[in-house]
Amino acid sequence: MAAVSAVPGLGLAADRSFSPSLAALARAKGLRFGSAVGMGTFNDPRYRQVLIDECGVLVPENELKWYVLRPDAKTFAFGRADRIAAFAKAHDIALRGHTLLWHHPKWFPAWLNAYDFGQGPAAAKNAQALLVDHIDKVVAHYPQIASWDVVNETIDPKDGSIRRTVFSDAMGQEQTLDVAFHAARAAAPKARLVYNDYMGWEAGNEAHRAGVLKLLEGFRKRGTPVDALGVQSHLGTEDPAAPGSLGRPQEKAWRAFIDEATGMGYDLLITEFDVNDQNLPADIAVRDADTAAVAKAYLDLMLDYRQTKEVLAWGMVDKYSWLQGFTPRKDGLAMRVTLYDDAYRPKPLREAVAAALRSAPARA
Ligand code: 9MR
Repeated sequence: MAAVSAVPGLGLAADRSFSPSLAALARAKGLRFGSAVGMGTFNDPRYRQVLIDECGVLVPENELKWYVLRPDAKTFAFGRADRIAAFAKAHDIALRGHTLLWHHPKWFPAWLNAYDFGQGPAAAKNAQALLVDHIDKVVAHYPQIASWDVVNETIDPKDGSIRRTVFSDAMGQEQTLDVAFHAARAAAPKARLVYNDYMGWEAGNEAHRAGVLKLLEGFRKRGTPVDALGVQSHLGTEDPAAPGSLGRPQEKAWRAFIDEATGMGYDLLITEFDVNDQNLPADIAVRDADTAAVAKAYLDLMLDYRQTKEVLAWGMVDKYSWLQGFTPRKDGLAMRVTLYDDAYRPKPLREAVAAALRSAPARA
């Protein structure tokens, strides 16, 4: 069914078929569908319209990260995230929080990596004070956020170990993560608290998956308040001309991984869905069909678990995807990794998501 744009004067194509929206399809199954939005996309009114049309939940792509929010140890720069939060509220769209602690020195602001917490027990105390103060203030600033990526990507995919940072050097690795989750629970007692990471179903992720399971087990043993595993779901695709190349799904091992996580009582969220087409042939129809097929198989598997509560795309329009710069195609063609093309037309990938939501079992 056609729907007419609610943004006056933009002349959006009237043949865009977003009715029923992905948000509505998800809602009918007790799920939520949404997307990331960053400052670049947020300033594009056509992109905002796609968010309004399709999304039941938004997540700031970068605006809640320490390197954006914290120019120094005393200051909080909430301005950019506030704009996204106000937009979500104005359109009655929920907001997720990403992330209170991306526990990887690469994504810490320089001042934090250089921070001197002192020596001995005082160091642990000072580090804890800075981390807890951050979490308290950020969580309190966004009472509308009911789902937080408390810790992001702290497992080293190479060997499954927990990364070291200035915080963990002062407090200990597990202790740092526990402090973050306990602080988040205290600041938002009713929020869903998530450990978010990118271990995927493709070959090559074995050590990463094992490390994440070990981490999740540790949380349970220590009584750390973690409600869900955020499965980022940056999917890969193979070149069908080269079977066995990077990106082949390991469905059995993946199910075993998800079974272990849900067996420990964790809910699941698909937090950053997109489908990388760097290894697919140039032909657009082939690429779109392949990415849609991978997406449908993956989402069917994941949505079959009643524990999966939310599906968020990591952006809605191809040209804005982080993948354009991260894994550019060798032939120089623009990647087609999200649900909408650069003319804001829905692609087969959008239809794959819609079909998966339609066939998902309902959940409470
Ligand atoms: O898409 C994000 C990109 O704009 C940023 O430059 C990058 C570094 O902050 O982070 C990207 O988002 C990442 C997310 O925060 C965590 N999981 C992987 C995402 C893609 O790299």
